[in-house]
Amino acid sequence: MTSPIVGIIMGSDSDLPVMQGAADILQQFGIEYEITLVSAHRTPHRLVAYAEQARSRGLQVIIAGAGGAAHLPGMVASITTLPVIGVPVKSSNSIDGWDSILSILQMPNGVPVATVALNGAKNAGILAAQILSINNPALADRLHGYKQQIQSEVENKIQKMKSSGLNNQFDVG
Ligand code: RP5
Repeated sequence: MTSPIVGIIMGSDSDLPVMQGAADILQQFGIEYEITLVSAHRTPHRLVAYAEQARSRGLQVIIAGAGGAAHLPGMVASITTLPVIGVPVKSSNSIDGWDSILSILQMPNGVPVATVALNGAKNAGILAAQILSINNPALADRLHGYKQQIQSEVENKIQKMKSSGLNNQFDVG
């Protein structure tokens, strides 16, 4: 097993069903990752240690998910110089997800967190892969294949709609 280059962290095991989406897509792209709990509020010393050691441990991107008063991604980004992708989680303590979104999205100048959609862990994994593909042509090829795959899926749906008799007058040509 090679060392992980993506770190997936989250504030609670209750975030895992959402954050598993990042792990699954990284696995699909053949990217080594690690996954663990780091709570900004309940394990602040673990947070500092994780963020301080991330680069020297070989990580290149961190994906951090949390819900409610979601300080984890921003606090990690305040310590490490690695890119941090934040996943707002619609957790049980969240007010409809907006608190999670705004806590992660509205970072002050100087400390960016690349924020994906509410529960958007899959996109966080894809974005991590895209960052890593800058220096990895084989991974860039796999990402290109993925884009072709999702395009074909839509084209197949268009064909199905046409064959069910819906009036589609548009074709790319
Ligand atoms: C946050 O509080 C976690 O990231 C989670 O989204 C939320 C609820 O945590 P639990 O009460 O389920 O442990 O810190």
